[in-house]
Amino acid sequence: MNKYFPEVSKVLYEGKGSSNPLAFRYYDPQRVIGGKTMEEHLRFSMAYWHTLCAVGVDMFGSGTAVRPWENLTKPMDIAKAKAEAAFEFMSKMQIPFFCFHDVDIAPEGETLEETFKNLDEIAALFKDLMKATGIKLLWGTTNLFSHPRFMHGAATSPNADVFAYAAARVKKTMEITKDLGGQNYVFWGGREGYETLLNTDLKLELDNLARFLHMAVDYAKEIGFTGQFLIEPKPKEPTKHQYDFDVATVIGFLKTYGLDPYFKVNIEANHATLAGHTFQHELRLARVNGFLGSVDANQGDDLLGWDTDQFPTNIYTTTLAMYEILLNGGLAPGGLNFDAKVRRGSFEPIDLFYAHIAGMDSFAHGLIIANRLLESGELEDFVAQRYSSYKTGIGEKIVKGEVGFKELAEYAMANQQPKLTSGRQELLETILNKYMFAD
Ligand code: XUL
Ligand code: CO
Repeated sequence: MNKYFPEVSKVLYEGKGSSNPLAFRYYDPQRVIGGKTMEEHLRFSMAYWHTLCAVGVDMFGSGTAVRPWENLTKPMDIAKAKAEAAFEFMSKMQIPFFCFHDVDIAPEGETLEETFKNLDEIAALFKDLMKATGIKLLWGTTNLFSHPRFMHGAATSPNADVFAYAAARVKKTMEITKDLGGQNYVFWGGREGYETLLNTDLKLELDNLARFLHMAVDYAKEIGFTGQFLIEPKPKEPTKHQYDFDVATVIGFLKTYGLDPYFKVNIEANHATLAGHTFQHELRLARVNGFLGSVDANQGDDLLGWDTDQFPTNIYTTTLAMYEILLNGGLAPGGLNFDAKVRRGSFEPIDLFYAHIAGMDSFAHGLIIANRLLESGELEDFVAQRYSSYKTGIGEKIVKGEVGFKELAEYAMANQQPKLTSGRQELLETILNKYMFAD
């Protein structure tokens, strides 16, 4: 497997002192941290659409990327070359998982039958490549947003024929995902939302989205697909308002429609920031409610208000993300999928390696720091102390449900003004910095 990226051999761990740009400085797959190897903690995954399909197109210009298969012309030849290149890339990068949308892996045909035939052919090739390399499928998903037929949505389209068409596509991708041993299946509602309420039956659209997801759950049971279903929240882009706005909205939706036993969330860092939250906020909210399933690892740009899908390099962010993931007991069967693309100016094939090394090292470094922080207990102890009034006396009675407004009013009248303590934010930020820069 040295056909598409001959300039790079296997990327290995060389330690933080290394100045080799094609080596890991922190990601040491077999290093044990807190009882698990880094590989087991991090469960890195390559996003097929960005790494194999994105070519650097933006609103103002055509693609810039140089890719090893660009001289091929027949769509199925290109699809096969991309599949082989993907597995060469992941093997060289030591990436154990990948994720795809149906349209990433095979060209759409004139008819659904032809589209499905193309998918089956590439899925069979994937099966061989997966067997040869040991690389696994983290999740599959269906692209229900790029083609013009989905301009008004898929499960939330006003047109029932589009709803049916979308179901046929999801059914097929779910079958392929099952066949390839996929560990999860993702629903990201790219166009499940609205542009204006003037033309929208919001109630019917939400009911239909729930109907669609219930059908997916039923079909999974029917075919014996046991992977975890995930919803990926995003507040906007491409639609002005998306129904899966953020984690809180998704949890409310799932509970309203009785879907909560079957779904968890796939949290993307840049989607969190688009929703006006930090990545850690979304991870925390999902974690404490039992919905943290998987992560799309990327980052946005502080100065840009859209989904830039950059490779994650901010170690404060990766540390606080790994802090939540460790407290979650890990992500499995989910993982850390690099839903990230190289910048338009990073057009050479080798930039794909530099980008993934940057992301993997940033998360590995974050894992090391987060584990140290947790082992020290400094933050946990502070938080426990801050809420200690709920452990005894009136606080304990509140938590146990032993008092109501009447008893609380009596208590308040019998007591002096509450005595408050400092939140110590700056001290805590200094403690975080102490662990950040300990190595
Ligand atoms: C879009 C996005 C998608 C999903 C899968 O913002 O994140 O690529 O991850 O459809
Ligand atoms: Co994503």
